[in-house]
Amino acid sequence: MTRKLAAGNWKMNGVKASLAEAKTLADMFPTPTIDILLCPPATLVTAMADVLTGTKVSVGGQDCHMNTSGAHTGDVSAQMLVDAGADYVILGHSERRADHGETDAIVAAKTVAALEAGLTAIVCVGETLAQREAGETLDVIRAQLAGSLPDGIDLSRLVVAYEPVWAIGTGKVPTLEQIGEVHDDMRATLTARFGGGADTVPLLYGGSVKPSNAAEIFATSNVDGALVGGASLKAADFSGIVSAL
Ligand code: G2H
Repeated sequence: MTRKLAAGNWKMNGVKASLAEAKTLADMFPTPTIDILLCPPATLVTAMADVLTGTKVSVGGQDCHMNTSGAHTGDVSAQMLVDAGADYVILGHSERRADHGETDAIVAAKTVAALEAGLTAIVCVGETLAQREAGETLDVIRAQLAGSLPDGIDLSRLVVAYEPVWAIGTGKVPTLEQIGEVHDDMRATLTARFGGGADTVPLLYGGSVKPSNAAEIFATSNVDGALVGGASLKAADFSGIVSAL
């Protein structure tokens, strides 16, 4: 049975006062039947983990370095995230790929580091609008999966998120057919490479998910949850998405 996961990505949003939203969310789901995760900015990971102690909502980072320590100004290691109370880390988000030049090889190295530290890695892939319009979507996703996932990965601590770049924060959402086509192909690609164990890797959709469109997206083939940006900042919005899963 594939786990269901509703993951919130606060991106570079949120201050200490925002932690009240995390606590409100956790109090709304004292015994959830799915996994719920919030990934705040690195500065809030420790405080959020404290606020959520004893609740069923997990905490994650939005990135980590591929090395365990050293002269890497401004970076945090996977072990530091664990130390701060995180259980997950988002890797290879398109904003990291675009803003920081992260390649598939870098994402793969970070994935190795995350798993070695004991985190669950949420590895993101997604095509640009130009790639979709050129009919390259499935080839792009297959190549990103091939390059971003290391060999011999512990599948029990892997989550894959499909986030079409053109749907992120734009309000534009692919059709359900487009989402299903990519998710079915990702499942087949993972199974071909890693075997039957890939059946249990949660496949998340991300990109302008809202309470109003969550249910139909979650009913789509091989969609096991969502990676949610803007609509994860307020408990009132994110709870609607959690409830739809
Ligand atoms: C995609 C998503 C969260 P949003 O980046 O990862 O953001 O839901 O705001 O489109």
